[in-house]
Amino acid sequence: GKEKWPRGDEKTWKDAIRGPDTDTTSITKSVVNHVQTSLARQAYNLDTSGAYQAAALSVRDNLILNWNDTQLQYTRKAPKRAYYLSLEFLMGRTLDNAMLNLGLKDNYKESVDKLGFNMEDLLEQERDAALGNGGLGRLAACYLDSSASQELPVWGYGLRYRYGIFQQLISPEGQQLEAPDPWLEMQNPWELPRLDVNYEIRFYGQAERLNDGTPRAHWTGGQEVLAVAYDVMIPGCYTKSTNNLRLWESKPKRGFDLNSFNAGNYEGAVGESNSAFAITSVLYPNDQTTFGKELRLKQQYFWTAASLADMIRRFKNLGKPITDIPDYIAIQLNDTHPTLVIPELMRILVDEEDLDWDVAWKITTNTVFYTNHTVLPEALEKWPVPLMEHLLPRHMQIIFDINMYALSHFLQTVERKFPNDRDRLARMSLIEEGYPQQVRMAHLACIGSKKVNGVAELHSDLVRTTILKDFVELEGISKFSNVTNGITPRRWLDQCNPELSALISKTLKVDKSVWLKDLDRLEGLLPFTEDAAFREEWAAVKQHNKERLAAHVKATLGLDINTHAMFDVQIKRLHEYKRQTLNILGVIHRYITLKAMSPEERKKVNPRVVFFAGKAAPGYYIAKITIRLIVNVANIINVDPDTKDLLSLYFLPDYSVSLAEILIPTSDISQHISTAGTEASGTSNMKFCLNGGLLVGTVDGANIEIAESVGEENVFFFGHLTPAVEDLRHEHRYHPVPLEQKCPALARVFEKISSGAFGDAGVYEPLLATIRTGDYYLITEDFDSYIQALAMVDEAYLDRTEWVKKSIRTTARMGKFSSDRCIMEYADSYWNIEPCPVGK
Ligand code: GFP
Ligand code: GFP
Repeated sequence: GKEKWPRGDEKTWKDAIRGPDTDTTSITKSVVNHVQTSLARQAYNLDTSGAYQAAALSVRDNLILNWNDTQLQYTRKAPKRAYYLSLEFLMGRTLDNAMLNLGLKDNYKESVDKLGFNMEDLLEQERDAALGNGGLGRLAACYLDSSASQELPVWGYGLRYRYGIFQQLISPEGQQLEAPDPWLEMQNPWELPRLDVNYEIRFYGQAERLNDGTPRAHWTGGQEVLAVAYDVMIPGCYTKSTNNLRLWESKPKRGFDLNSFNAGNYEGAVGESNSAFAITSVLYPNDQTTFGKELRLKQQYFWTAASLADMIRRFKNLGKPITDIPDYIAIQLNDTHPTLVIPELMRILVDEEDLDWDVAWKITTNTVFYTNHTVLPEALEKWPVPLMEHLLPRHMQIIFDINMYALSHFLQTVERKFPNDRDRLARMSLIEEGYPQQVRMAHLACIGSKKVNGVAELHSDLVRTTILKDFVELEGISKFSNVTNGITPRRWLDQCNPELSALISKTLKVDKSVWLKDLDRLEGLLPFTEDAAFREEWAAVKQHNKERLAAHVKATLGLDINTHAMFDVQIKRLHEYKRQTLNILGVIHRYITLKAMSPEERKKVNPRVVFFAGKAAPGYYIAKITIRLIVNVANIINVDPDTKDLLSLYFLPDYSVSLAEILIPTSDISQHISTAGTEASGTSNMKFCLNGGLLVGTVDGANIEIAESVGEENVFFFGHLTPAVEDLRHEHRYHPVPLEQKCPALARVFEKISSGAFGDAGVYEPLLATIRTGDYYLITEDFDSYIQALAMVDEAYLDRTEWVKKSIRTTARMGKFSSDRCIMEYADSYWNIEPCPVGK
């Protein structure tokens, strides 16, 4: 029979149930209450760090109440849900975002103020949750924000790394040093441990096929570890809807082997448990392909298996037939990292649910969706077959079976469509021949998914015409589409640029709760480009943001920044394809040019401050040399009396979401200058433009669509186009032309470096050599047009009125790039899910 609900006396329950704290008085009470109880401190005796903790716990209470209501609603209504699987979630800080989304920031500010603290100081206490490397992880965070804001039943699944991305230190000589990021050292108020939600995950062991006429096998033995859930609440903007990000932590199944210990073997007693803890101890740095491969594969399986077990348990609570899975679950693969979901789902359906192979395959391929984030060959995941066989013997069998099944299916279709085309089969196989053989994860993700997409129009075209071309020809174009990336305007405008947000609301006469969720409304700013008073206010906001950054840099690094200069910003992971090198070589070129000018000529030059920030993967030698060059050029030019007022340069260490939030609103221009065809989308380009910074870029990734939206006259494009890139590389390989001939301006820059002007020239030689010979990223091909583009920037900046108009128009036309638009595209055209608002 059904249990009576609630237990006991209903009125007693009702009277005791609390609501959210929304007015200043109850907020203050709740903050002080947390000081006294949760923090176990005397009421008056509080420092800033304690005040942050107490305020955070109070905000968290509000989130939890909304979260409870949302999850209950999902359980009751049982809508189809989408699960976003990402090995990275680059969340940044939570407190400010949570208060803003709850619409309670002013009240909390007032309350904290009365208690004698400054909200800005409290916000600075929080450590970034940096469980990601770059764009892919930050995109996942923006998509969670948009899903909750659109009231969609979407959960994220990831790993709770004990150490996020490393902290970057820069030595005075420009060397990048890496330190661990112990982000959990202080209490983390934003996660809820759910020790009761846990699953046993198996590794190694033996897989034996039953050979009883079914495809079933038994997988036994090996090591079992425990996956334990930690939940992170994801508040929607001005809605009760509060979604969940579930992060898994690894733990030994049995904490401690008491028998070994009693037998005098302490090492043995803890050895097993250490290896279990190791699985979720560190986030892998990007591009680190050779180190710790087995551990990385373990992470991938641990996470996909726990997440899938959780989804299936939830699905089974509905009491529906197992074949209904695709009607209730959509799984989005954020790149190939979670591809093991495909063989794992097959394993569950075939081995545990006893389904026919074809039925299982149909369920799987109607449930899974795959987003590709790069076409760079070195970033396409492959796993050695022997490693996979050792760690996941049953999954390796299943992958071979999928290949067989797929291949026999392919064979027939290929024979029909492309008679005698054996090469095609070898190209398409899930297994790449060689010593050892390797599993091609992108192929597995592709054939196991219902739909495949890239992240900007150009990139999706490249996916269709290069890496997955054969699959398009076989399966048809309709499976392969595009969702251009987006960003959340909550964090990337309202939170990071409160003055601009207020100016927009005032000008549009629309509350931000409206336009932040309907970003096309920004178009209403267009008529105001002709309003001189508005333009002045617009420019003043930028100026204040520059001063805010300057104060931050002064406080943290002790440096003085000229806030009356043009601010020119490039912030992103260090990578050759992103071409920070092109930028620093351009700075040196500018320096040489300024030095050669007469004092009279110099008076006509507009001052410029160049900012860089970004981390290089610890093993990425060439990228680290680029950092060294930047820092040493800065050391020289920032003190050169001839030029220092006209050109200065800063490498801001330890790039993070929080640093981006303070840098982005300051930019007059930002640089997105990848070799054409290499940057899949880029998302910081969108953040800068939304904040009224103009874009200097190549015709690549989302730059193209941004220009289509804001108008090409408001963008500074340069460089070769994607179709030219392969031919140019071929020329470099087979008909190299000496640098002096190819690009005299760049040759002068090289001479300057080689003369020792920026310290020991030998240090930079390996970097310069990559450009002199081979030049895979085509620096020499694009340098001249890059310098021209920067000259056009200088010229355009002379007419400040027109410049501000460009800035306003850019912001006004960025509506398309709200991640709300992206998430609705995924919901409608991919996942087939609908909003499930609370209380309706
Ligand atoms: C979720 C939440 C639980 C909540 C239930 C029912 O559980 O805290 O009690 O929904 O509202 F996590 P599962 O969907 O994971 O079962
Ligand atoms: C990758 C791509 C970017 C793209 C993001 C999000 O970024 O062009 O914008 O994914 O789709 F390279 P990283 O994670 O490699 O920084």
